[in-house]
Amino acid sequence: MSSCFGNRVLITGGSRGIGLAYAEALVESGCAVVINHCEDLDKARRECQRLGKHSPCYEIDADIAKPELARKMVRQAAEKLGGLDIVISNAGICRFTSFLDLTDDIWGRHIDVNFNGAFRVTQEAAKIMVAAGHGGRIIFTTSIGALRSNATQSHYCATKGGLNLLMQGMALELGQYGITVNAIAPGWIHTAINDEASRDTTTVPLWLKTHCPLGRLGQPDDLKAAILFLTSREASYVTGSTVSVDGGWNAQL
Ligand code: RM4
Repeated sequence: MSSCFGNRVLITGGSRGIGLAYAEALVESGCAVVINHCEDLDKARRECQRLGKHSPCYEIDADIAKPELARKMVRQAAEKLGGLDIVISNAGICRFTSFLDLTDDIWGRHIDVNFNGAFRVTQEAAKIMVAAGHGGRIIFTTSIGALRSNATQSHYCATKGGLNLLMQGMALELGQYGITVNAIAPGWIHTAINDEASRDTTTVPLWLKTHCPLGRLGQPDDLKAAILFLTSREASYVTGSTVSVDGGWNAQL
């Protein structure tokens, strides 16, 4: 696979988990990367120092749930990089909560981070890309949960389903500017977001047997091939699409 579409990258939620795996893959491909995080400064600085040995890597601490901070962060990233070629809307939270136990605060925080934050970041990025006139790549981290919901994740899956349709709508309108918009839908990837569940030896083996043809939980590294494909020059005719990285879970009735 040849080089990325461009080499100026912003990743939200990039200091750990799937976002950090994206950053590693793109830095190794020679990209300059801005890692956005929310109050994860020590970790973000350590990762920027580690990745910065290969290619410029910066961190910006901004809670994308706050409208003006989200937009300001995108503009700051563009200033640091001299423009934006690739923007990956990856930041997301999931507090596993039964529907009847959801509070307005829990619901609202998931909407503000996973949905509203993603909208503001990607709209600001698209405006910068359109003004620059060089096209672009916008990728959302959605989820298997964007297609099929899950008990204790009704709120989280609602946001991811919304992102799926936002991605498609953006693809329809931004194609004229040479900007592709796609999604990566991870399955059960073992990260901090689900560490307790991922270590549960009473439930994971049965889940793998019934839901996962490949028979193992995913790891952040499993997402690297998908992000390299969607950001490649070769993927210039791919837009409005979703790449599932879920061990075959999505194939399950
Ligand atoms: C996904 C799926 C995974 C979970 C993530 C947070 O939709 O349910 O198992 O770890 O959400």
